[in-house]
Amino acid sequence: MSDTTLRSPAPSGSAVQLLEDRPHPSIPSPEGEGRTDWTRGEIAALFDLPFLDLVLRAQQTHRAHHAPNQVQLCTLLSIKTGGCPEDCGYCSQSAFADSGLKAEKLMDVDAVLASAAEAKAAGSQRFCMGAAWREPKDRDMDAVAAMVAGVKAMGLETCMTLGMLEPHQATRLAEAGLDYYNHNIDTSPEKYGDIITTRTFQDRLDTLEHVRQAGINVCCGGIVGMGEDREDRVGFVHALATLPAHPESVPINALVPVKGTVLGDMLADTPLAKIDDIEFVRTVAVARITMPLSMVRLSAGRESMIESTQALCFLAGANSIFTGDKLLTAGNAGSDADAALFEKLGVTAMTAPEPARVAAE
Ligand code: SAM
Ligand code: DTB
Ligand code: SF4
Repeated sequence: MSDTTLRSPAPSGSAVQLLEDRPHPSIPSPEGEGRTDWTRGEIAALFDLPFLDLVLRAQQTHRAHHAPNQVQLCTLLSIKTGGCPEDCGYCSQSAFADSGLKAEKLMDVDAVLASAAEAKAAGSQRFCMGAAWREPKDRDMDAVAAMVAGVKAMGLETCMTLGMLEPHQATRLAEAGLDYYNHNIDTSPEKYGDIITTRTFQDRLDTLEHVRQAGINVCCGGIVGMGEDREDRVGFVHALATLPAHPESVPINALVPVKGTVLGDMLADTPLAKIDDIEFVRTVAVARITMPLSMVRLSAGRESMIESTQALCFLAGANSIFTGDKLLTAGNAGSDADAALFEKLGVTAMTAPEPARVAAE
């Protein structure tokens, strides 16, 4: 990775102080600190704004709370790949998919820690470990707790996504030092049953509640481009923005259409095969406006996104990405491409504290 990505923000007092890379609370955020009583009508009205007005408003909200030219770098690792009993229509790891993926056992703790050390050396701030499970078995908890503790001891933020959690499992992860748990609602409550039938939207909400109760930060978002319509995207953002508390991280994935998955095969060679770039940016902007303090992560799908679309996503308030050339099983943009993009944009790897951290201190 080029060292320009790690360049420090402009020194205060310099001629470019106006552009200094820190949040500007003096800029009034049109949305304040974040409401959880958004109506669907209000969210639909945001989606309907002229694009330039929408992006400006998202950028104003963004600058009030976040360093405007910094983007957080996160690295993903699949610690248990494939053979998942759930039937998520987008996922290469579902046992129902014919994606050619070989099911593997849970990785050894040492191998996970070696991978985390590489991620740290490459400049990553957060290490996210994902398992293709419906839920972890209690007998796996010692190993995943050791992974959390080991990664945390390296000075990385820790995130896990292991499927549904019982309260005692969430507590165990919290005690091991887990910073974030990723568990996506994926789409609107109405669309959910078309995508996944082996668990319900309410199951997802229950796990999110267990994670909150354990004192772990919540990472929750979903996927755009699964053949849903605008009303579903409205319902998706509405469901997130009206949770009892906003998720501290909101990943917005663009569907990676994998051959052999229900959605990959169904959408292939149709006009719905790829989400319209402008509609994707609109979704990012509406997430930023409705959840002002959250980290909004431009997640899966960047590999097939041109630079200018990614730049528009940053302008619309996305401030976190996955680095490296692999997500869990799918390809990712890669560190060289990211370093080149950051250099062109004058964007640097995040050093500013996240709002969730500021609130906790
Ligand atoms: N099994 C766990 C679970 O589902 O909660 C964790 C792993 S799962 C792969 C994490 C998230 O990745 C999913 O909720 C989904 O939003 C996203 N994802 C999976 N496959 C994807 C794809 N092909 N394109 C975009 N996002 C995807
Ligand atoms: C999330 O919302 N996106 C990441 C993370 N949470 C775990 C996963 C994306 C997976 C993309 C498909 C794959 O690599 O298999
Ligand atoms: Fe399993 Fe998670 Fe993939 Fe669904 S998204 S099939 S739960 S690994």
